[in-house]
Amino acid sequence: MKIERYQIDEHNRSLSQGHQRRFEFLAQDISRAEEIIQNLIKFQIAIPSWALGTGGTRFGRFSGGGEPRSLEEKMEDIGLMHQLNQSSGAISLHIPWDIPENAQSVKVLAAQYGLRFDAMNSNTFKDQPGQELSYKFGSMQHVDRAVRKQAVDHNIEVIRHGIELGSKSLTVWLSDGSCFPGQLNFRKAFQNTLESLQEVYAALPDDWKIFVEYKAFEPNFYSTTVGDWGQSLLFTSKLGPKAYTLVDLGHHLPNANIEQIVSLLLMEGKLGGFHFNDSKYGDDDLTAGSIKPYQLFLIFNELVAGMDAKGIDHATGLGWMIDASHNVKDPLEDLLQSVEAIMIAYAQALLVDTAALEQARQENDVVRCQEILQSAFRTDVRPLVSEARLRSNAAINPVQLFRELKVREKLIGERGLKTVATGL
Ligand SMILES: [Mn+2]
Repeated sequence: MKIERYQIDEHNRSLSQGHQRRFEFLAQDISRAEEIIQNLIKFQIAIPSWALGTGGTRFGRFSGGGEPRSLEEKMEDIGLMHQLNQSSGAISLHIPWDIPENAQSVKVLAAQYGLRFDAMNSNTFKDQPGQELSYKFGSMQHVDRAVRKQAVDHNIEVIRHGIELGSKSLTVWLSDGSCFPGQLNFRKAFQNTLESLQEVYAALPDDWKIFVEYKAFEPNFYSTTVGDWGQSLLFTSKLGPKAYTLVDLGHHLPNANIEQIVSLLLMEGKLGGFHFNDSKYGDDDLTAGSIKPYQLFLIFNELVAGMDAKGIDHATGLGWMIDASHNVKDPLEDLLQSVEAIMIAYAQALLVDTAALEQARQENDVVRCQEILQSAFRTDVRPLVSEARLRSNAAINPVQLFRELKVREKLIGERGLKTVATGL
């Protein structure tokens, strides 16, 4: 399906009076409103190809209908999203779920939707049909050199697909680890993983980055070989300047201070990418900002401060991606909500009076520090985010327009009710 420009204009006209009133009221109190809007317009968040179908759990999956059946249809979905918010102009592919049969035509299609290819994702956490050796006991950490080589070769193949599409980075998330004490020699597992990553690193083009993503637990429940930011940083430091740590919000132990992790990784020049989601308990993969919006703001506050300290461009310096997948919402509505939550947290972080905060810190004025942060967090910045969309020819309210246009119903009409997206 296609959304026509006049449909977006009509929607914006119907909401424009209320929007203008709220925007002008807010802008009166914000001296840097124009600068923040320009930042918001530039900021783009990549959508992972696996988030476009209904996620599942090990207990079941409840398909919502009209799911994309191919890479082309996944790009169509992200193209629709991008038309609605003009903030999701990138797609992150997963191999082997999204192997492009004809890279050239896929590139042409992406350009039509205004999408670029963000990080490529490899998969050695499950066995694929016809795969020679099993990853049951790990991939890059495996005791058998042949299994490690298979995992390395797969990652190099993913890089090859990425080069064809114009991607510039590879994200490696390993489920490697152990489920029981004694199962694994931790030092050998680390060394094997390092050697395997070094072989992948050697195949990276000069202008590429490799992101090493960590995760505390699951599917392994006793140890994970890249289990936390320290272990990831150890790998990426040993690998070299093209290697960076990737932070996924759901991959920490409960109550970890993620904003502090982000701050130090940025200081060391080793934060490469970010996966947004939210959780109450573990790696719940819920909509960004749906459970802990204050934490999301505090993280963005450190991201903005850390990027500014190093002169890193907010929009292009790091890889921004949503990584969520769950059971109960329409995936496209959910992604629109996630992007909105990310833009809100980013806008709030841009509102922080950093000079005053630094002054208060110097004076050990703890109360003032809290006042400054919470004053930004408690500002309703939604009119700023809507204004940025309006100026980009996107919808003032993307979720509302998605429903008004009956996007899902039309996708079901085109694709059928019983479609299942490739992926999770
Ligand atoms: Mn992730």
